[in-house]
Amino acid sequence: MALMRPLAEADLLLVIDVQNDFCPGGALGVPGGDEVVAVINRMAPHFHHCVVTQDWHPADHLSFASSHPGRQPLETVTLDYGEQVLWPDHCVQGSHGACFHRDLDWRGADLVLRKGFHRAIDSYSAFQENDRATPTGLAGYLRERGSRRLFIAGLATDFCVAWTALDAVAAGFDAVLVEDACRAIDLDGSLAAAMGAMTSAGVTITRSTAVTG
Ligand code: VGL
Ligand code: ZN
Repeated sequence: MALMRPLAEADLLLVIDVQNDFCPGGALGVPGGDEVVAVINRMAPHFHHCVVTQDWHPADHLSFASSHPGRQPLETVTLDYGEQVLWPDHCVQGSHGACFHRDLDWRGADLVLRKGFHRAIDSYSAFQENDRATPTGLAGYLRERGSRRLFIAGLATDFCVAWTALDAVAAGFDAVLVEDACRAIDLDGSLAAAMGAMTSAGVTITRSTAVTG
């Protein structure tokens, strides 16, 4: 695989939702989710810039099955903007589950971007909420600061990572998915669908050794 070094000022590492609730033992534990930590920590020093995101829900968030009496996690409901998967309560603002994995080295991050804090709108993507209309401000931040190529890692490949990568391309950035620095939930073929959508959209798929050598 072609080495993607040397990384330039315009290259940025975008780390999605490496939080306790998405790691094994967490409320929405992704299989092997904690394994991305070491890979991300190895890549981070190669970048001039890094942004980390944090899923950050109020306790009564409408993406929680508990907010819909009689409904179970992984069922879908119709919210104002359309279909929404229901999840177990996770990443509640200020909770231990919402904290980054304790070994994730995010000290060098330029920005911690929180998302999903509007009660009635989920936000998988770091760019845009699930109503596909409410921006998080990340595109403007990255443009103003001269970022052009985003290396994307974290959890989960088939939800927040994929939606972020697709929106990155739509916003005019080059998106590079670092496959071994991500893990998937894989709900009803969602991983294959997400990989197909990212490839079709022009997201480059690579491995962390393309960065670290
Ligand atoms: C995520 C489901 C619900 C993710 C966040 O980070 O992929 N998935 N909230
Ligand atoms: Zn969430």
